[in-house]
Amino acid sequence: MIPLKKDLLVPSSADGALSGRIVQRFGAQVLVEDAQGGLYRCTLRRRLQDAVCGDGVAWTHDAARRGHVVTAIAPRRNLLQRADARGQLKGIAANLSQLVIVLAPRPAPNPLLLDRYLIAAENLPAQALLVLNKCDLCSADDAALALLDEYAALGYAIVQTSTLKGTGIDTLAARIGEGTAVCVGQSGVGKSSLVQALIPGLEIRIGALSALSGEGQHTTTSAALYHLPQGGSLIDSPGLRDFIPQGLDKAALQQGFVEIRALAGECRFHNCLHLHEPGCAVQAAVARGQINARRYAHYRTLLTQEAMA
Ligand SMILES: Nc1nc2c(ncn2[C@@H]2O[C@H](COP(=O)(O)OP(=O)(O)OP(=O)(O)O)[C@@H](O)[C@H]2O)c(=O)[nH]1
Ligand SMILES: [Mg+2]
Ligand SMILES: [Zn+2]
Repeated sequence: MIPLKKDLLVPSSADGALSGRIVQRFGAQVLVEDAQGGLYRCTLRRRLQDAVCGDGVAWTHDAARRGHVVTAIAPRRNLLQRADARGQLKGIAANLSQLVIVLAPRPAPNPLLLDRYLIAAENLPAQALLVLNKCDLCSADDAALALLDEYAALGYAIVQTSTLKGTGIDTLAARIGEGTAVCVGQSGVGKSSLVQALIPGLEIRIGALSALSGEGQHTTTSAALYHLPQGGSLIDSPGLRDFIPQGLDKAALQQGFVEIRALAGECRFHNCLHLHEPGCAVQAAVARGQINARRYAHYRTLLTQEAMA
Protein backbone atom coordinates (compact mmCIF):
# COMPACT_ATOMS: atom_id res chain seq x y z
CA MET A 1 0.00 0.00 0.00
CA ILE A 2 1.07 3.59 -0.43
CA PRO A 3 2.87 4.88 2.65
CA LEU A 4 0.60 7.87 2.95
CA LYS A 5 1.29 8.70 6.57
CA LYS A 6 3.24 11.78 5.58
CA ASP A 7 0.25 12.76 3.53
CA LEU A 8 -1.51 13.80 6.70
CA LEU A 9 1.18 16.32 7.54
CA VAL A 10 1.11 19.83 6.24
CA PRO A 11 4.41 20.44 4.41
CA SER A 12 6.65 22.85 6.29
CA SER A 13 6.53 25.80 3.93
CA ALA A 14 2.77 25.74 3.82
CA ASP A 15 2.34 29.08 2.10
CA GLY A 16 5.09 28.67 -0.51
CA ALA A 17 5.14 26.46 -3.57
CA LEU A 18 6.81 23.09 -3.17
CA SER A 19 8.34 21.05 -5.95
CA GLY A 20 8.19 17.39 -6.71
CA ARG A 21 7.63 14.79 -9.38
CA ILE A 22 4.48 12.89 -10.24
CA VAL A 23 5.08 9.21 -9.56
CA GLN A 24 1.55 8.01 -10.23
CA ARG A 25 -1.80 9.32 -11.39
CA PHE A 26 -5.31 8.19 -10.54
CA GLY A 27 -7.93 10.23 -12.39
CA ALA A 28 -7.78 13.79 -11.08
CA GLN A 29 -5.41 12.82 -8.26
CA VAL A 30 -1.67 12.30 -8.40
CA LEU A 31 0.96 11.02 -6.05
CA VAL A 32 3.79 13.57 -5.87
CA GLU A 33 7.21 12.74 -4.49
CA ASP A 34 9.32 15.53 -3.01
CA ALA A 35 13.12 15.70 -2.87
CA GLN A 36 13.14 13.97 0.52
CA GLY A 37 11.17 11.02 -0.86
CA GLY A 38 7.92 11.97 0.87
CA LEU A 39 4.76 11.03 -1.01
CA TYR A 40 1.82 13.40 -1.13
CA ARG A 41 -1.55 12.82 -2.67
CA CYS A 42 -2.47 15.96 -4.60
CA THR A 43 -5.45 17.08 -6.61
CA LEU A 44 -4.90 18.47 -10.11
CA ARG A 45 -6.32 21.83 -10.98
CA ARG A 46 -8.75 21.58 -13.86
CA ARG A 47 -6.42 23.19 -16.40
CA LEU A 48 -3.63 20.73 -15.49
CA GLN A 49 -5.50 17.60 -16.48
CA ASP A 50 -2.78 16.59 -18.95
CA ALA A 51 -0.32 15.89 -16.11
CA VAL A 52 1.38 12.51 -16.37
CA CYS A 53 3.75 10.26 -14.49
CA GLY A 54 7.27 11.72 -14.63
CA ASP A 55 6.14 15.35 -14.74
CA GLY A 56 7.92 17.86 -12.51
CA VAL A 57 5.32 19.89 -10.63
CA ALA A 58 4.82 22.74 -8.20
CA TRP A 59 2.29 22.03 -5.48
CA THR A 60 1.00 23.57 -2.32
CA HIS A 61 -1.17 22.82 0.65
CA ASP A 62 -4.62 24.25 0.12
CA ALA A 63 -5.99 24.86 3.61
CA ALA A 64 -9.48 25.69 2.34
CA ARG A 65 -9.73 22.37 0.52
CA ARG A 66 -7.86 20.53 3.26
CA GLY A 67 -5.56 18.91 0.77
CA HIS A 68 -2.57 19.30 -1.48
CA VAL A 69 -2.97 20.84 -4.91
CA VAL A 70 -0.73 20.76 -7.96
CA THR A 71 -0.44 24.34 -9.21
CA ALA A 72 1.92 24.05 -12.20
CA ILE A 73 3.65 21.53 -14.46
CA ALA A 74 7.33 22.15 -15.22
CA PRO A 75 8.34 22.43 -18.90
CA ARG A 76 8.83 18.92 -20.30
CA ARG A 77 11.85 17.46 -21.98
CA ASN A 78 9.51 15.16 -23.89
CA LEU A 79 6.11 13.49 -23.61
CA LEU A 80 5.19 9.96 -24.68
CA GLN A 81 1.63 9.98 -25.97
CA ARG A 82 -0.66 7.61 -27.77
CA ALA A 83 -3.80 8.13 -29.77
CA ASP A 84 -6.82 6.36 -28.31
CA ALA A 85 -9.54 4.62 -30.34
CA ARG A 86 -11.15 7.99 -31.18
CA GLY A 87 -7.84 9.50 -32.24
CA GLN A 88 -7.55 11.60 -29.07
CA LEU A 89 -4.04 11.94 -27.67
CA LYS A 90 -3.41 10.53 -24.22
CA GLY A 91 -0.23 11.14 -22.25
CA ILE A 92 1.61 8.09 -20.91
CA ALA A 93 4.76 9.51 -19.27
CA ALA A 94 7.05 12.54 -19.49
CA ASN A 95 10.74 13.46 -19.26
CA LEU A 96 12.06 10.15 -20.54
CA SER A 97 15.59 9.22 -21.50
CA GLN A 98 14.78 5.71 -22.68
CA LEU A 99 11.98 3.46 -23.90
CA VAL A 100 12.41 -0.08 -22.65
CA ILE A 101 10.32 -2.08 -25.10
CA VAL A 102 9.57 -5.43 -23.52
CA LEU A 103 8.83 -8.51 -25.61
CA ALA A 104 8.46 -12.17 -24.73
CA PRO A 105 8.15 -15.48 -26.57
CA ARG A 106 4.64 -15.57 -25.08
CA PRO A 107 2.55 -13.53 -25.71
CA ALA A 108 4.14 -13.59 -29.18
CA PRO A 109 5.75 -10.34 -30.35
CA ASN A 110 3.85 -8.09 -32.72
CA PRO A 111 6.40 -6.57 -35.15
CA LEU A 112 4.03 -3.73 -36.10
CA LEU A 113 3.64 -2.74 -32.46
CA LEU A 114 7.40 -2.89 -32.00
CA ASP A 115 7.94 -0.63 -35.02
CA ARG A 116 5.47 1.89 -33.66
CA TYR A 117 7.20 2.02 -30.28
CA LEU A 118 10.48 2.59 -32.12
CA ILE A 119 8.95 5.42 -34.16
CA ALA A 120 7.90 7.00 -30.87
CA ALA A 121 11.39 6.57 -29.38
CA GLU A 122 13.13 8.06 -32.43
CA ASN A 123 10.84 11.08 -32.34
CA LEU A 124 10.75 11.82 -28.60
CA PRO A 125 13.75 11.54 -28.89
CA ALA A 126 14.77 8.86 -26.40
CA GLN A 127 16.99 5.82 -26.58
CA ALA A 128 15.29 2.54 -27.37
CA LEU A 129 16.19 -0.70 -25.64
CA LEU A 130 14.61 -4.00 -26.67
CA VAL A 131 14.19 -6.50 -23.87
CA LEU A 132 13.35 -10.11 -24.59
CA ASN A 133 11.94 -11.24 -21.25
CA LYS A 134 10.98 -14.82 -20.34
CA CYS A 135 14.09 -16.00 -22.17
CA ASP A 136 13.76 -19.13 -20.00
CA LEU A 137 10.83 -20.05 -22.32
CA CYS A 138 12.79 -19.44 -25.54
CA SER A 139 13.85 -22.32 -27.72
CA ALA A 140 16.94 -21.82 -29.88
CA ASP A 141 14.75 -21.46 -32.99
CA ASP A 142 12.19 -19.20 -31.34
CA ALA A 143 10.49 -16.74 -33.71
CA ALA A 144 11.06 -13.98 -31.13
CA LEU A 145 14.84 -14.45 -31.38
CA ALA A 146 14.75 -14.32 -35.18
CA LEU A 147 12.69 -11.14 -35.03
CA LEU A 148 15.10 -9.49 -32.60
CA ASP A 149 18.03 -10.32 -34.88
CA GLU A 150 16.41 -8.06 -37.47
CA TYR A 151 16.42 -5.19 -34.97
CA ALA A 152 19.96 -5.88 -33.79
CA ALA A 153 20.98 -5.47 -37.45
CA LEU A 154 19.43 -1.99 -37.36
CA GLY A 155 21.67 -1.12 -34.42
CA TYR A 156 19.17 -1.42 -31.58
CA ALA A 157 20.45 -2.66 -28.24
CA ILE A 158 18.90 -5.91 -27.07
CA VAL A 159 18.96 -7.54 -23.65
CA GLN A 160 17.59 -10.98 -22.84
CA THR A 161 16.13 -11.36 -19.38
CA SER A 162 14.35 -13.87 -17.21
CA THR A 163 12.82 -12.61 -13.99
CA LEU A 164 12.26 -16.25 -13.11
CA LYS A 165 15.95 -17.14 -13.31
CA GLY A 166 17.44 -13.70 -12.63
CA THR A 167 19.11 -13.64 -16.05
CA GLY A 168 20.13 -10.30 -17.58
CA ILE A 169 18.77 -8.13 -14.76
CA ASP A 170 22.17 -6.52 -14.00
CA THR A 171 22.73 -5.82 -17.69
CA LEU A 172 19.32 -4.20 -17.89
CA ALA A 173 20.03 -2.04 -14.81
CA ALA A 174 23.35 -0.91 -16.34
CA ARG A 175 21.61 -0.04 -19.61
CA ILE A 176 18.99 2.11 -17.87
CA GLY A 177 21.69 3.94 -15.91
CA GLU A 178 20.71 7.17 -14.22
CA GLY A 179 18.00 8.43 -16.55
CA THR A 180 14.26 7.88 -16.52
CA ALA A 181 13.14 4.88 -18.54
CA VAL A 182 9.63 3.65 -19.21
CA CYS A 183 8.73 -0.01 -19.67
CA VAL A 184 6.27 -0.47 -22.52
CA GLY A 185 4.87 -3.47 -24.35
CA GLN A 186 1.98 -5.89 -24.56
CA SER A 187 0.15 -7.02 -21.47
CA GLY A 188 1.71 -10.08 -19.84
CA VAL A 189 5.24 -9.78 -21.23
CA GLY A 190 6.59 -9.13 -17.71
CA LYS A 191 7.07 -5.36 -17.38
CA SER A 192 6.02 -5.25 -13.73
CA SER A 193 8.03 -8.41 -13.02
CA LEU A 194 11.13 -6.68 -14.43
CA VAL A 195 10.58 -3.62 -12.22
CA GLN A 196 10.36 -5.92 -9.22
CA ALA A 197 13.48 -7.82 -10.27
CA LEU A 198 15.41 -4.55 -10.66
CA ILE A 199 14.41 -3.24 -7.25
CA PRO A 200 14.97 -5.89 -4.63
CA GLY A 201 12.44 -5.66 -1.83
CA LEU A 202 10.04 -3.52 -3.81
CA GLU A 203 6.44 -4.26 -3.25
CA ILE A 204 4.78 -2.71 -6.28
CA ARG A 205 2.90 0.27 -4.97
CA ILE A 206 -0.74 -0.38 -5.52
CA GLY A 207 -2.62 2.87 -5.42
CA ALA A 208 -5.24 3.20 -2.75
CA LEU A 209 -7.77 4.09 -5.40
CA SER A 210 -7.03 1.23 -7.78
CA ALA A 211 -6.98 -1.20 -4.85
CA LEU A 212 -10.44 0.06 -3.91
CA SER A 213 -11.67 -0.48 -7.44
CA GLY A 214 -11.00 -4.19 -7.00
CA GLU A 215 -8.90 -4.48 -10.14
CA GLY A 216 -6.57 -7.44 -10.26
CA GLN A 217 -3.17 -6.81 -8.76
CA HIS A 218 -1.34 -8.29 -11.67
CA THR A 219 -2.46 -6.18 -14.55
CA THR A 220 -0.99 -2.72 -14.24
CA THR A 221 -3.70 -0.07 -14.57
CA SER A 222 -1.74 3.16 -14.25
CA ALA A 223 1.83 4.22 -14.95
CA ALA A 224 4.01 4.33 -11.84
CA LEU A 225 7.56 5.61 -11.33
CA TYR A 226 10.05 3.70 -9.16
CA HIS A 227 13.65 4.46 -8.19
CA LEU A 228 16.41 2.04 -9.12
CA PRO A 229 19.28 1.26 -6.75
CA GLN A 230 21.82 2.79 -9.17
CA GLY A 231 20.03 6.14 -9.20
CA GLY A 232 17.84 6.00 -12.29
CA SER A 233 14.08 5.70 -12.41
CA LEU A 234 11.83 3.23 -14.16
CA ILE A 235 8.20 3.83 -15.03
CA ASP A 236 6.01 0.74 -15.21
CA SER A 237 3.13 1.26 -17.63
CA PRO A 238 -0.05 -0.65 -18.42
CA GLY A 239 0.20 -3.12 -21.31
CA LEU A 240 -1.28 -1.96 -24.59
CA ARG A 241 -2.73 -4.19 -27.26
CA ASP A 242 -1.99 -1.47 -29.74
CA PHE A 243 -0.02 1.71 -29.68
CA ILE A 244 -0.46 4.55 -32.14
CA PRO A 245 2.14 7.25 -31.58
CA GLN A 246 1.22 10.90 -31.82
CA GLY A 247 1.51 13.00 -34.97
CA LEU A 248 2.60 10.39 -37.49
CA ASP A 249 3.33 12.94 -40.18
CA LYS A 250 5.78 12.40 -43.03
CA ALA A 251 8.72 13.84 -41.12
CA ALA A 252 8.03 11.73 -38.03
CA LEU A 253 7.79 8.56 -40.12
CA GLN A 254 11.05 9.24 -41.92
CA GLN A 255 12.70 9.96 -38.59
CA GLY A 256 11.12 6.85 -37.07
CA PHE A 257 12.66 4.26 -39.42
CA VAL A 258 16.42 4.46 -38.83
CA GLU A 259 17.42 2.54 -41.96
CA ILE A 260 15.30 4.82 -44.16
CA ARG A 261 16.62 7.92 -42.45
CA ALA A 262 20.20 6.76 -43.04
CA LEU A 263 19.72 6.52 -46.81
CA ALA A 264 17.52 9.56 -47.41
CA GLY A 265 20.46 11.79 -48.38
CA GLU A 266 21.28 9.48 -51.27
CA CYS A 267 17.92 9.80 -53.05
CA ARG A 268 17.81 11.91 -56.23
CA PHE A 269 15.14 14.21 -54.80
CA HIS A 270 15.75 15.80 -51.42
CA ASN A 271 12.04 15.54 -50.57
CA CYS A 272 11.80 11.91 -51.73
CA LEU A 273 9.07 9.96 -49.89
CA HIS A 274 10.64 6.66 -51.02
CA LEU A 275 7.38 5.48 -52.61
CA HIS A 276 7.61 5.64 -56.42
CA GLU A 277 10.24 8.31 -57.04
CA PRO A 278 13.02 7.61 -59.57
CA GLY A 279 16.56 7.47 -58.21
CA CYS A 280 15.32 6.46 -54.74
CA ALA A 281 18.11 4.92 -52.65
CA VAL A 282 15.60 3.41 -50.22
CA GLN A 283 13.63 1.52 -52.91
CA ALA A 284 16.94 0.32 -54.38
CA ALA A 285 18.05 -0.96 -50.97
CA VAL A 286 14.75 -2.80 -50.52
CA ALA A 287 15.18 -4.38 -53.98
CA ARG A 288 18.72 -5.50 -53.04
CA GLY A 289 17.45 -6.96 -49.76
CA GLN A 290 19.44 -4.49 -47.67
CA ILE A 291 16.34 -2.97 -46.15
CA ASN A 292 13.89 -5.32 -44.50
CA ALA A 293 10.86 -5.58 -46.83
CA ARG A 294 8.42 -5.97 -43.92
CA ARG A 295 9.66 -2.76 -42.27
CA TYR A 296 9.52 -0.90 -45.58
CA ALA A 297 5.96 -2.13 -46.23
CA HIS A 298 5.00 -0.88 -42.77
CA TYR A 299 6.53 2.52 -43.55
CA ARG A 300 4.50 2.72 -46.79
CA THR A 301 1.28 1.73 -45.04
CA LEU A 302 1.72 4.35 -42.32
CA LEU A 303 2.67 7.03 -44.84
CA THR A 304 -0.39 6.26 -46.98
CA GLN A 305 -2.66 6.32 -43.90
CA GLU A 306 -1.15 9.64 -42.90
CA ALA A 307 -1.79 11.09 -46.35
CA MET A 308 -5.45 10.05 -46.17
CA ALA A 309 -6.00 11.38 -42.62
N1 LIG B 1 8.51 -17.89 -17.50
C1 LIG B 1 8.57 -16.62 -17.13
N2 LIG B 1 7.46 -15.96 -16.75
C2 LIG B 1 7.56 -14.66 -16.41
C3 LIG B 1 8.79 -13.96 -16.47
N3 LIG B 1 8.59 -12.68 -16.11
C4 LIG B 1 7.27 -12.58 -15.84
N4 LIG B 1 6.64 -13.77 -16.01
C5 LIG B 1 5.20 -14.05 -15.81
O1 LIG B 1 4.45 -13.35 -16.80
C6 LIG B 1 3.18 -12.95 -16.26
C7 LIG B 1 2.93 -11.49 -16.54
O2 LIG B 1 3.88 -10.71 -15.82
P1 LIG B 1 3.65 -9.16 -15.50
O3 LIG B 1 4.92 -8.67 -14.92
O4 LIG B 1 2.39 -8.96 -14.70
O5 LIG B 1 3.40 -8.59 -16.96
P2 LIG B 1 3.12 -7.06 -17.40
O6 LIG B 1 3.85 -6.84 -18.66
O7 LIG B 1 3.39 -6.15 -16.27
O8 LIG B 1 1.55 -7.10 -17.72
P3 LIG B 1 0.52 -5.83 -17.70
O9 LIG B 1 0.66 -5.14 -16.39
O10 LIG B 1 -0.82 -6.47 -17.88
O11 LIG B 1 0.87 -4.97 -18.87
C8 LIG B 1 3.22 -13.29 -14.77
O12 LIG B 1 2.51 -14.47 -14.57
C9 LIG B 1 4.69 -13.50 -14.49
O13 LIG B 1 4.93 -14.39 -13.44
C10 LIG B 1 9.96 -14.69 -16.88
O14 LIG B 1 11.10 -14.18 -16.97
N5 LIG B 1 9.79 -16.00 -17.21
MG1 LIG C 1 2.25 -4.79 -15.25
ZN1 LIG D 1 13.88 7.89 -51.66
